Amino acid sequence: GLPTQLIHEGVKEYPKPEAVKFTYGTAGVRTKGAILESVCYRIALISALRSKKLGGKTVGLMVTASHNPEEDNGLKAVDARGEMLESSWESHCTAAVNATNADELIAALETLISTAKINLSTPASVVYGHDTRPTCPALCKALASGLAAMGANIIDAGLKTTPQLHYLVKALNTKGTPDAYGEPTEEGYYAKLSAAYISLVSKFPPTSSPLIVDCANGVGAAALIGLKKHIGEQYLLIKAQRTDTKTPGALNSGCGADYVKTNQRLPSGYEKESSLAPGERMCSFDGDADRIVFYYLRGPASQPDSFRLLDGDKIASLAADYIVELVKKAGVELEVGCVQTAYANGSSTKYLQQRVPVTCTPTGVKHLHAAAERYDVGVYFEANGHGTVLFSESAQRTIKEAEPSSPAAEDALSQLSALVELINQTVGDAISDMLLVEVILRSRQWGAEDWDGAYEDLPNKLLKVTVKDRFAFKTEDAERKLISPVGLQAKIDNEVAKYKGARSFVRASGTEDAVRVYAECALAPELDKLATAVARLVQ
Ligand code: NG1
Ligand code: ZN
Repeated sequence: GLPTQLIHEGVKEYPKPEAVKFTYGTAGVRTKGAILESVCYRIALISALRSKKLGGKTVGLMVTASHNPEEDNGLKAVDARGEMLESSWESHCTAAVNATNADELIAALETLISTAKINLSTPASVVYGHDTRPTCPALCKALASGLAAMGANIIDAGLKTTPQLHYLVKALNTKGTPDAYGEPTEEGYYAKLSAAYISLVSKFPPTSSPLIVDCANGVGAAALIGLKKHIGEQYLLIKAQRTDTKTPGALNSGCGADYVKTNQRLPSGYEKESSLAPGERMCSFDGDADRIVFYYLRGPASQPDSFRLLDGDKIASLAADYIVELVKKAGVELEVGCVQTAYANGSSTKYLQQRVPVTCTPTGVKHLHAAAERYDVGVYFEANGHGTVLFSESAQRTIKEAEPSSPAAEDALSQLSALVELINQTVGDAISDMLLVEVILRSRQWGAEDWDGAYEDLPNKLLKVTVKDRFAFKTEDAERKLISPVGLQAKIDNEVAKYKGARSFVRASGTEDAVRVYAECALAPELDKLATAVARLVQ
């Protein structure tokens, strides 16, 4: 049975704050770091059960709040193949973290054990990691205590990016098998990526200008140092910025992928510190380095319209084009498809639809990931820069076994093989995506401006509206239409119809207590009016 005695003690040591209701959603549980210890203890119990359910395979736990402010924190569970926790378990997590006492918690766990038919005598193994937030050590302690109570094998991976933790889970579970993903260590992660990267770029002339990387003052800074040990400067010239993980409050503050994407401007202070030449490639990670956006200046930094964003949609377009071309050159039959959400810029959707099948899913990596798995090669990116490219097992086999009909086909096949290694197959990964973009630009001998030329983004705006009850906002059609509050969608449609080439939608955030309003239209001067009008309808 369950270690009820220990669970009673654990609940006493990590009491649930009163009057707080936690939700395990798209990003796990996310809130102020100071009130998360009880959540960590309890989710640790569940993750041990998850491992047992999966026959003792190692599952993962990541302590991070990504792009959110430094005082926030969160906990996300990773399944045995390195993907997000199976969604039917999310409600069990929510029940467990909201139990008001040990007996209620034990009852919630018993329900899970009988529903999922878990054999408690199966061993459990859990690996966990954390980002740079000050609340992480206390949360990891609570987490380890939950794992110990369950008698799980505990692997403390320490400071990691979110995608590194996903990598570790997959690598641990495939070690010694024909599908071995890589050495299950951080060094193994760098070794895998760098070998693939070097094989892809070594035949192209090096770029002389560095890539300026904003690390959001987060864990990505450490990862870049690790990566640089494996990739020489002749292959990758990087200038790391915003690498201060020590100063309180610095994380994600005025920098990082979310700041740059939302405000559509340079990290604050960039204009002053760096002598930014027009055309220079820049990118920003988010706080746990699972997102990346690129940008450059078209003219002098002093001119506000010089800033040009190359977001997740632009990365998807660049990657999809490149892969379609390689597949054609290689002479293999593989369906390349693209997955977006409603936040994808309308221009990107139009561009992509002319080249590949495109699906739209609700927000949240688990939806995009699942839809991408339906293609042989599934490119998925959220506009905010979270994304990756999935190669199905059969696609990987096709690439490995194909008989090239020409030297050009052989070259394309070997590039595709290297891409499978370079691109994180578990989750969006800023480091891996950064290298992917560098590979493509290098192979095309393109600068940022050439890449940007694919299509012109429609002017767009994302607003956050605080409402009394965000759960009253229910959607259908991949979040593009409201079904509740009744009548609101008709009013939004009515407003949108007044503007040229316009689109707008409203949905409840899954990670913040707010409703998001997205608006885009053909004419920049009309954008504010449209966005504000829709936001007013919501309030
Ligand atoms: P919510 O808060 O549900 O909009 C945000 C992002 C998602 C995704 C999650 C997980 C936007 C508009 N939304 O979700 O794309 O990244 O966080 O972190 O960027
Ligand atoms: Zn993130």
